[in-house]
Amino acid sequence: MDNDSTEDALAVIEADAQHTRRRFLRNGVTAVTGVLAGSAGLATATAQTGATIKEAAAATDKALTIPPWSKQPGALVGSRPYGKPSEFESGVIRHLRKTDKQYFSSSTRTPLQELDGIITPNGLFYERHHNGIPDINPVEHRLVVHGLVDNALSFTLNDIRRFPSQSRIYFLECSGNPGYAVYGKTAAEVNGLVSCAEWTGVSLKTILQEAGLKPEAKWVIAEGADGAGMTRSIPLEKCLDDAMLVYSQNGERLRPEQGYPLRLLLPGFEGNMSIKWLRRLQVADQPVHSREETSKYTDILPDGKAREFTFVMEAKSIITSPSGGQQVDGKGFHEIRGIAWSGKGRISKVEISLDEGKTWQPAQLQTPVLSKALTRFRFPWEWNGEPVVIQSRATDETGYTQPTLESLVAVRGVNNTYHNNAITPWRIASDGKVTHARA
Ligand SMILES: Nc1nc2c(c(=O)[nH]1)N[C@H]1C(S)=C(S)[C@@H](COP(=O)(O)O)O[C@H]1N2
Ligand SMILES: [Mo]
Repeated sequence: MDNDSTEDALAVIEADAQHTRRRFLRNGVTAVTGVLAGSAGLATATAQTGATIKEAAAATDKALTIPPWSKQPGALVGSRPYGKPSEFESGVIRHLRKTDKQYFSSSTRTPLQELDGIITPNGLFYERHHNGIPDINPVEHRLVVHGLVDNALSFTLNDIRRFPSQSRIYFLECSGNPGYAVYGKTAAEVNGLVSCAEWTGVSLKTILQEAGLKPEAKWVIAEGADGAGMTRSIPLEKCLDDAMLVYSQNGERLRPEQGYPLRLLLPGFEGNMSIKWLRRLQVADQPVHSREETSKYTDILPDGKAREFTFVMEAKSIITSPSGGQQVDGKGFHEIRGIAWSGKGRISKVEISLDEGKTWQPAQLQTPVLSKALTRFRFPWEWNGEPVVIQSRATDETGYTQPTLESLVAVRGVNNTYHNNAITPWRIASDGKVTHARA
């Protein structure tokens, strides 16, 4: 480190120490952090009282005792050929609703409240399957492109991988998010049918051009190879825009749960249309009105009519910390954290309300803010220990702002469970317990 950067580093440590000391004087729990921040922290500790310095010294002595794991070799190198999280993180798992009558058509939810950043680890990516998870041998798998094309084609996985590739970060969200869990206990229950990954594959446009589109082509019908034979109609415009045929997720091959060996990914569109275990793309001049676009995934309007084809997932956000089921440890500084996303593009603003939605203050957005990806937001907050309702609302680059549940219901009535992007308010009680404000 050269001198300049040393000074910079010390300035940062000093700033941290100042901050930590302020907290320490108030609630007496972070002495060790302050001391470990470096000598700068100790040198300026004179503002502390004798008693707190003694406590800090005792805590430091204890924390510096050599633990057993520092006195022996660790697990053998190579003993974990495929790495997994620490055993102490074994509680961080997908949330499975325990009341379903069967688990062939069901879902698991991402534990949003346990995660940081914007990328969902593959093992925690939400799942929605309509007839279980097929185990497909990639050598036997084929993708057929036929219908209104010049040449019907059948591709092996190797064929697909030979095309020019691309990697993009996008969220995926089920339009049934939150569905039954509007008043769920945790962030996972309320909004865990959303995840975000870096997807690698081929632009769908490239594959369609390889087959050659006939002038009458207007829709592409995608079909999965699972026992559900999941089928959806996709407007050709989307297929020629940012749609992808994906074979890898976060650097490794897709997991079976996410559609191994090949899935469709339609950025910003309802998750149902991103057909997994993709076996067929039939180019057509009209949609097929499949089960998934007639009896399911339609929006029941107040007059009882069903609206077909609500493709784009609108702007949404949720505070993940502090969130339902968590405990706020005492008054003082807490960083409110969460995620926001929009199927229409970039998030332009996230606001936080601490007064039942009367006033709103801007949160900081973690850059880079990516289009149709999760965006992490943060809001520094001092809790005075009194009961409070905290909530976030997102605005996207089109100017659209996430609505309250009341304003959604006023427009759509109460028959509809899909495409609910309402604000989630969390109540913090005076004992620090966090619950859904409406539950
Ligand atoms: N073949 C097939 N594709 C499918 C499904 C399915 O059951 N079978 N479920 C759909 C639904 S409803 C959603 S929300 C997403 C879920 O993708 P994920 O399980 O990778 O999160 O996949 C979609 N694609
Ligand atoms: Mo879904």
